[in-house]
Amino acid sequence: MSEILKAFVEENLSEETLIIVSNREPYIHKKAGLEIKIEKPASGLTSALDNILRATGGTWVAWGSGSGDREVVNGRSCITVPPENPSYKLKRVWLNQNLIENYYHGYSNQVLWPLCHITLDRVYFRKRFWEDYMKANISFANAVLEEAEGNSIVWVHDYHLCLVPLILRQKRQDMIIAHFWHIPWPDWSVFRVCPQSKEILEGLLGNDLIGFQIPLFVKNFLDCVKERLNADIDYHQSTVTYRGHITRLKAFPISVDYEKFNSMASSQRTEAAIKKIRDRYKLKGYIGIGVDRLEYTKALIKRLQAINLFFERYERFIKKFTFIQIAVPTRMKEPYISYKETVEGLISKINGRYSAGIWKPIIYIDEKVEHKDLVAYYRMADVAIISSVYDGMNLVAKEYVASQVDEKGVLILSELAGAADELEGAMLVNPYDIEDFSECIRKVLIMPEKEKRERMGGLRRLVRGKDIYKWVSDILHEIVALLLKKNIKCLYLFDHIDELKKRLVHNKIFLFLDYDGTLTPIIESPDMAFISDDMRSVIAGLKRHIPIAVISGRGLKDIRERTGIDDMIYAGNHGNEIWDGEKTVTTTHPLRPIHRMGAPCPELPVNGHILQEFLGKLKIALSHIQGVFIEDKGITASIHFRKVNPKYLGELIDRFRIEAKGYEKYLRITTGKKVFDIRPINAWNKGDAVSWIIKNFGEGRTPIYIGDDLTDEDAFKAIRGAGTGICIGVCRETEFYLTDQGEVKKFLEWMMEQVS
Ligand code: GDG
Repeated sequence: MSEILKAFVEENLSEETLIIVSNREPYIHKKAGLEIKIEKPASGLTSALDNILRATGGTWVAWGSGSGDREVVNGRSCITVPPENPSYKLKRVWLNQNLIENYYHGYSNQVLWPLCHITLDRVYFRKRFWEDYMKANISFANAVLEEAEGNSIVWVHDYHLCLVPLILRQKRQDMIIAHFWHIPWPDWSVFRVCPQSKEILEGLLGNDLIGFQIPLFVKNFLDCVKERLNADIDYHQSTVTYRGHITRLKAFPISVDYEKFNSMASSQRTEAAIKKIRDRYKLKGYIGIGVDRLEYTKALIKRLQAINLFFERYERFIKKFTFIQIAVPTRMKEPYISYKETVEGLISKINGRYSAGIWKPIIYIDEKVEHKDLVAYYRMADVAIISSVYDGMNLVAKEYVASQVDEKGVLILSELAGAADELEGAMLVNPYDIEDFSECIRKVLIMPEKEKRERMGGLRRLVRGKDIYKWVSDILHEIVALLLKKNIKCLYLFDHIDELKKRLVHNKIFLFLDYDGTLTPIIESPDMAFISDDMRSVIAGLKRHIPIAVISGRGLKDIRERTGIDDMIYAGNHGNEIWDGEKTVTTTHPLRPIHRMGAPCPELPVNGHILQEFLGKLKIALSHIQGVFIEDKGITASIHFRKVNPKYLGELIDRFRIEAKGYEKYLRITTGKKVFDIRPINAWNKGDAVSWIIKNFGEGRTPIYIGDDLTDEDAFKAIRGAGTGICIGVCRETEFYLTDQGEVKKFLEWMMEQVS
């Protein structure tokens, strides 16, 4: 698991219990003679979620589908997993054969699946499907309620469990419930076919958050809600308010464990496996690969038709291009049995038509291939073909890219797969246009090496930067934001501006402004963060009417120069250096105790020597990580890592932690937005500075403090009850929030109108 994600989870979700709910379970116990064996599904998603739960503890609720599942659980149907290091609970939901038929094979796979994939003639609806779908969803929801605690966050997966959120919401108003929808969401002209369109939408609107793969599915969902329910929709914010409850919708494109595929594909084991495959099938010339569940939405038939046409048109590729199709049987009932027969019939026909000697155009493997073996096929293939007629994302596309360590392969990708939204560099095809499709195969095979490398290089950067951990992390960030909103009731300032107006009338104000993230956006290089001329002139204008202080973690000189307004109060170095607007600063040489303009002067148990010693060690430990910027501000220091490639963040945090061991007694280390701030343990913080400034320059005035970072929380706490805190983004410590720096400017302009 990525270290940065682990750190985030530890920091933000340590007091919450996470409950994941999915149809499939992460560990299956199967009887094998007298023994019980444990199987783990190979999917990247399951292992990413498994990793999260290993780190946080918590519960995974899923259908107990294994033949040995019942024998290993306790009285509450729970077992702790993983077996080698039990860290979280797996709670199993028992479904009888009828329920499985009707809820799973019926409503889930014969109504919702084909409907959402716009294959309407495959939608087969029976009333008993729906009745048992409801029953199964109630069983899942009850299992969640049995395990839920006061602070549980529930994360539901996919189309099997649409009703779970509403059932939970009706019982527990306070619970945070999120859902990820793995498959497409169709537009209203399609979704209206669903006999339970209202119930499905209402069920899902029990969620606080619904994640979709791409923005198009978010839009389709909103349109369906608009057409079917009497709900308030905010297209700009992507929220639906229905019966008083707000649900937020957002796209989170799912991904794969890039590092895992990349390193499996680079291994000697894989190189040996490639050689074996080549020898076994006597492969020569170009190789193509297709990896799919034997699933009609993956459109294997269209792909085979395109390959057939390709050989028909370009005979010179006979014996020079071999296509390997790995097709794992899935849901082995109708219509899948017939689909398998059709696919196999077509393959025989093509092989019959073009085979020459021992060579045949299509090699067909109809069994599961483990990921550690699959990467050999991915790495050796000159082209991977994905032809879905509709697909939520398509992970095979990203797995192929992550495994292309030699960067010589090309990805042909259906433009109707969610992955096409992101994977710039793939050759996009419309799978319905067989002629273009077959032409695309030719183009790829004759493509210059340079172009292939450029395309694949770009694709690999994309997938590396947005891997499965980034996906989990993005969703958890959104959940944490919801949690904050729920817990703290931080209000959007412009919705409650009259409230503040009343306070302005009765009170004399003292305005405090943080700099980075409040007056300027957080950008990659902290040294390039300057306030705009507009912002500067608003502050300068306002300063003629009310006292203002800018408070920052930056050094005093730096913050004064950047703000560029003279006769104003500044506190730099987290409040340890103060400029009163006329006179020079308070402090000081780091070797001496900090002295602040006549303020009581607490003796520090630590001097600059310790900080310098620590920074010296960090410089060595982090020297090889590109993009780290160590800002030594004398009394305090900041380690900025905004520019560090996400791939190296884990290593950076590990190394930082190792070096920090032993210094905790002397130095206070806080994490801000891609920065570690380091201060002597009893040095002043922004809160001390605010209190001192008010006492010395604004006795009787009411503070308003605007800030965005963790270090501003000290200031928010210091003025609590006496003034007003405004955070950029929702936070625990303030009464009000604004969304960005543009809104800060708007607010300052509003203040100007009030005070002038
Ligand atoms: C749904 C959405 C969305 C395939 N053959 C073998 C094998 N696989 C693995 C692949 C890949 C997974 O199955 C297939 O993932 P997809 O994304 O292509 O498709 P769905 O199963 O339909 O998944 C889809 C996904 O949810 C995630 O949100 O992307 O759009 O339909 O990981 O590697 N794995 C093994 N042997 C095989 O032979 N081990």
